[in-house]
Amino acid sequence: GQDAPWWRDAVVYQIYPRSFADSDGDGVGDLRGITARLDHLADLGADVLWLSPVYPSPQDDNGYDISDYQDIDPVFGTLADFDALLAGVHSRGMKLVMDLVVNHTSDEHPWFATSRLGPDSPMRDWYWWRPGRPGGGPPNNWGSAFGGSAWQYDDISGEYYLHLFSRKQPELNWENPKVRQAVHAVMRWWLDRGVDGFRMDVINYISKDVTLPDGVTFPGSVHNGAEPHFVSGPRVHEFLQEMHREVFAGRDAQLITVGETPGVTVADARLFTDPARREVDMVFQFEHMDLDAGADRWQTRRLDLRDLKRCLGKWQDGLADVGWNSLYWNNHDQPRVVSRFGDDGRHRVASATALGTLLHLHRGTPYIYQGEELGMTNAPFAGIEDFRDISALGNYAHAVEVEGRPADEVLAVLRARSRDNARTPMQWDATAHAGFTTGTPWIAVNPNHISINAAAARHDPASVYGYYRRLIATRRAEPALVHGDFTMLLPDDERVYAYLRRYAGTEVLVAVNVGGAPAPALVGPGWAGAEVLLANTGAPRFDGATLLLGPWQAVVLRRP
Ligand code: TEU
Repeated sequence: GQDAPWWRDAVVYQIYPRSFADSDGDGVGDLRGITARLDHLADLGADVLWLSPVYPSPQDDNGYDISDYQDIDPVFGTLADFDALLAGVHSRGMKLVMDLVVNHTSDEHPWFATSRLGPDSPMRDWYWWRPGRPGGGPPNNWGSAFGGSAWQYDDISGEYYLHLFSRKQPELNWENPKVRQAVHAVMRWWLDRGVDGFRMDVINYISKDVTLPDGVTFPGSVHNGAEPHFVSGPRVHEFLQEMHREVFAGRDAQLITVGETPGVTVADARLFTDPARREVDMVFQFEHMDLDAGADRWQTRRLDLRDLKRCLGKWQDGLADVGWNSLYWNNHDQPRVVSRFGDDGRHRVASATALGTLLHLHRGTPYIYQGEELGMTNAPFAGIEDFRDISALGNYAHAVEVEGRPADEVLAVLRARSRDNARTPMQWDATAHAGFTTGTPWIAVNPNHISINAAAARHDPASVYGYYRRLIATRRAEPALVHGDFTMLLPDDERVYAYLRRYAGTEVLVAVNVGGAPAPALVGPGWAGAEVLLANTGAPRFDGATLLLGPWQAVVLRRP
């Protein structure tokens, strides 16, 4: 515990600037809006703010398509606004992490504009250009995450370029050392400006199999089976170690580096996060986000709690001796957890706080996504015209028009799973547009802001916000919850999620009823008299060695 890196007991709060707070009435959130709301985050107990991208961008993928890495998009403000935000964050003892999107750029980045000039361009090999197949068609069968081929034909040279996301997000060619050096220079520039680290977008996609073989499609693939040819590819560890040497060496103790790594395995994650290897501090894995996926992308199923235990338990064990976990339910790409795994009706507050407890007290660094601390829910999207996300719109068009799927079935899945569920404006108060903007919001505010909002929650200890404050403070004050080992209990119980954390003679029991019916849990003798660190719906009740949990009840007990 003594020599542990600072970020082990930290809590990270993710801000999606477009949807957080709008200071100038244009309907899009901005940096000054964030600066004005920093006390909300400091009072919650957040240590680190992670900002989704605010760089100049055509906003094809809401800023994940960057056209200039060293400035701020006018829609979000200026570099001076950024410096003011950073000063406000630091003056409250918090840190700021930038989103670094360097697997791809915007097609409007000057690097790509130059690369596109033709095969003789000095920057041609900064991206992946290939001729079509003999007889016509794209170079291989790889698919874009947003629907259709991952290759875009370019008239200027008669060649195709690779884009695993939108056609406005061409893939950078990390094989080229000049690309890597340019990225390192950008990163050093932001660190010199005072930022405290990076969340690195799809950083395990940067090394491709350079022969670009066809994929063999499999259920759940979003890239038509191409994943094995670019997920955690042959040179990715070499590239990250080089980045560490070139960018972080000498100042890494103060920083936090997080790799977003879809499709990562436990074995890969150990390599990415083993401190001795000097790659990144922690990764985001996605296995628990796939547990409610159906047979293909357009089917869903109910979460089986035993699958969640197997999954999170495997990650706890896999990163127990080396490495570290990121703990999250939500981000800007996921539906709201209270609607997804909880009960956003009658048991909204209890289920939101139960799920928060279940997640945060695992071994790892917890992440809170804006609005999660209020128990914000999925949005009531009526038709496709209510969605804004390029992924929702692109995949809808592909599923309905190309694959011929019924529109209402596709819409039903989008309502449950669309990224736009996370992107409706932050609910600050009960006024028009939830206090997010005085103008017209870029995406509709959830009508339930009348009752679910920060103003109502802040002074109510029984709110989700009040509970999250206690949860964060409790975790920080108890070394066993940060540094302790982890033991899963009751692996076959379909209703109760329970585990132990142990450290230096202290033992903490976390037990959560993941459902709306009472549930008994045989936790073993000796807990009935234990100290209650947290309880979301009232004091724990025991029958001997059995804990009698009420609907969505979460309890945290400590002994001795
Ligand atoms: O997301 C990567 C990721 O998880 C996608 O592969 C996922 O399949 C997609 O979001 C589903 O629609 C990161 C960012 O978090 C996301 O917002 C960006 O759109 C994407 O990279 C491209 O930059």
